[in-house]
Amino acid sequence: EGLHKTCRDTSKPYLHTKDVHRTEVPDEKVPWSASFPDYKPKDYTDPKSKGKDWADPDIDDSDFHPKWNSIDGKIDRKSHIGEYDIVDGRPQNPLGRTGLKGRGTLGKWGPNHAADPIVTRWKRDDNDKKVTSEASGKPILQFVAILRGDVKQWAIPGGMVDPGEAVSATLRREFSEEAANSIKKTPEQRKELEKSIETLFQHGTEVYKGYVDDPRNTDNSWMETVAVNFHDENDSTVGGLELEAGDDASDVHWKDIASEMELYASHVSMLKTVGELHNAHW
Ligand code: RP5
Ligand code: MG
Ligand code: MG
Repeated sequence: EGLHKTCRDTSKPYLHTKDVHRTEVPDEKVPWSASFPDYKPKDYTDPKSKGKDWADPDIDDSDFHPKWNSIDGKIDRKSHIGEYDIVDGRPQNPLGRTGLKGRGTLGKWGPNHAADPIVTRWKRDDNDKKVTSEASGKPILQFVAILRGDVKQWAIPGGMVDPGEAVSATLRREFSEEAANSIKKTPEQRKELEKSIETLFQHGTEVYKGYVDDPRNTDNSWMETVAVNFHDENDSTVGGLELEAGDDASDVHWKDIASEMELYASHVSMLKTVGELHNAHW
């Protein structure tokens, strides 16, 4: 999992703000075990998120009694990477300092669980022949990428696991919403879509489970995900699927997988594993 970087970026203000800046955290000061007496980061919780049904109350709200490191009613407050510490009443980011305290724009204190569907196929030419990279001599894999509306970066069409929702359902739902615009379809079209996505999503391979170096992370709130690869070897299941960006995605396309790709958060490392899995060009 290494050192988080994206969530220490001080080059721009925190998401959706003009004047919330992270404190600079040098690499060697990231671990909580490193002494950093001058560390006094800003405490920021997006005011627009307060009172929303997807958001936790303020940490010091007297009616808020979260069960840390547990399944708390319908909310999963367990981390994929083990027990996290509670310091001064707040969950502490297991990867270390981020330069910002509070809940930021995330919904939950502690881990925020997402699921990332990585849908892949082989790149093919007009004669349906697999296209090989000249550099590596290996076939080129493509995945369904969406352009995130919030930060305008290409990403896996992932999303948050709803309270009580099974990860397998989140994977299908988020792919349908963001890459096939299921929300705007008629009930009949949606049924059709659900059928083909169900076929495609029958056999998945988990490629990652753990922390995500997401730009929204803070010292007290962070993203975690389960990334699952659904591969269409013969272009038989996704071939007929029409991609259409929806919900918080503003564009969608098949993107060639390669090491020089630039993607949101730590998505590149998840795709590297997918490339290795299929012995594809990287
Ligand atoms: C990332 O944010 C996860 O890997 C996932 O792709 C995404 C979930 O958040 P939203 O897309 O719901 O904002 O950390
Ligand atoms: Mg979504
Ligand atoms: Mg999303």
